[in-house]
Amino acid sequence: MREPTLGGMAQTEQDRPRPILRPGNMNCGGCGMSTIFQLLSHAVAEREVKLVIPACCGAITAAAFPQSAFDVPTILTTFASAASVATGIASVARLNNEDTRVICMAGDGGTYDIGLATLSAAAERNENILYICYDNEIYGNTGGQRSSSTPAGACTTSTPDGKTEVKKDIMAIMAAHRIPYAATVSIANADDALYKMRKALDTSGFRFLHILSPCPTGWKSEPAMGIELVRLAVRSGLFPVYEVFNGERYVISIEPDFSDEALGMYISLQRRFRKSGVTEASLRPNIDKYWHGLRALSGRIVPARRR
Ligand SMILES: Cc1ncc(C[n+]2csc(CCOP(=O)(O)OP(=O)(O)O)c2C)c(N)n1
Ligand code: SF4
Repeated sequence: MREPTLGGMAQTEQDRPRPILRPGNMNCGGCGMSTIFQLLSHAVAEREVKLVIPACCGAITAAAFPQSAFDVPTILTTFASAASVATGIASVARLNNEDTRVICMAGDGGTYDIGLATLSAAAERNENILYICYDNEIYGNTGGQRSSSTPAGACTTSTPDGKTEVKKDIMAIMAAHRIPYAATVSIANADDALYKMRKALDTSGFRFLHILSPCPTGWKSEPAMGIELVRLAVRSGLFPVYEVFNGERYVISIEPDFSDEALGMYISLQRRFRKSGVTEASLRPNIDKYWHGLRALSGRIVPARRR
């Protein structure tokens, strides 16, 4: 199998993997999901994969039939059924002795809300699928409504004054299913992202990757600032980056410096937080509380190494 070189990323034209999502697709400029597909293409390299995509921006990006921007076999499903459809495809692949990985690529609406029942069922049965949630913290495809992943204070088209409820902890839910592998992924840390994508691709059973996915359209941010926003979210501790093995072994991947300056920049670079008056000080207690729990779960009282 040919693997990319140099820090995990292909460096030359010749080494560059075939893109899973081709250029000329329908995504907005600066869409985090496009970056995730780029990273995933490097991680997948020459492995055979099949994609399952529920209703979300990822379904629209393919463009209208008979065209498709996807370079791998792809099936679009209803919102609620992605994990079930992936289960069926993985089962047929196993019966046919196919060496293929079945990947669900779903937004937070399809993951945290409408597809949660089938996601939970597939995880509980430990189906042999990789489920990736690109989390842009809204229902992007239908105009930017709130989901249960939207953070408190973010203005959306259905919470114009800012959402009052806090973001659902999807990683805790997935860990509670005791699946073999779950991890959060930062697209601002390519080495770490590629390591986790490959790990998830080559682990058997149910795997879950949660990836913060900047959405300039919904976050009201500059398209070129997406990676920087994720970097700030990671640095400030707002987006913890870690792995969970079998629901019981927690490994912190990146140690933040908990910078208030980074947190302040993260907020101020997105207009979705302007109206509700979210500040570093208002976010910090919840971040501290989360990290307190995470450190207890990881058994790590000293900082993890930085990546
Ligand atoms: C049962 C059902 N309800 C509503 C819709 C309309 N719909 C299509 S995509 C979408 C939003 C998807 O949000 P998310 O999963 O977060 O992905 P994103 O659009 O942000 O990429 C909605 C509400 C639908 N297709 N099916
Ligand atoms: S609305 Fe957001 S998630 Fe959807 S394609 Fe545009 S940038 Fe990407």
